[in-house]
Amino acid sequence: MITMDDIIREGNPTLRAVAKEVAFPLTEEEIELGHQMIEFLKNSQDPEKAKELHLRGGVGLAAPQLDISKRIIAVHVPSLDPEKTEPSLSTVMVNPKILSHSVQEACLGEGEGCLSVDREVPGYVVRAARITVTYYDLAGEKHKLRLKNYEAIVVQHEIDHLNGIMFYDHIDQANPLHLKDGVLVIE
Ligand code: N9Y
Ligand code: NI
Repeated sequence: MITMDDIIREGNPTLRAVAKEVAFPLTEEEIELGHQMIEFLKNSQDPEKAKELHLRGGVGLAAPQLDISKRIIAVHVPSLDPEKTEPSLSTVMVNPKILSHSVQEACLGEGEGCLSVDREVPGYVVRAARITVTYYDLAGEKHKLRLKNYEAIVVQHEIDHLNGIMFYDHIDQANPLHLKDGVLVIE
């Protein structure tokens, strides 16, 4: 089981490395890793389990955060509608690739954090509002997915980890809370 002790923190060079593409067929170990990553996210969002395991709630996780420099990410985004039990997006993506992105930009009104960053970093993290992403699932099937708003932001944050990019790299150093006109703010 993955816990916070498995997650490396800023300063570890793996977070700044470009992760390696994964070859198919996946190894048993890579498939197990994918399952464990989703399990971690689910546990982290379950109030009881998060408490007993001391997990910080997360919606995404990238293999490099586990000190594994491979292009594997997991996202588990709960539905905003509390009536719905199915998450709005829950998947492991192997070798994800952004095929195209909107000109329209967006950011989270709250800014971003990261499970590998144990401090608050204020500032808007401006990203594409919509992306089209291709990826392989754990069965080796290829998928093409269009994502917008929050889901698009989460997947971009995770793909950044595969390229050694941290969320604060996108924050305007001189003026962290300045927002250009036309940037969609997701609340
Ligand atoms: C985990 C990050 C990924 C998200 C940050 C912004 C977009 C993707 C993460 C630190 C603490 C909060 C937590 C979070 C959350 C949100 C909604 C519902 C439930 C992956 N990471 N967080 N960042 N939690 N939980 O670093 O999930 O947003 O690379
Ligand atoms: Ni992160």
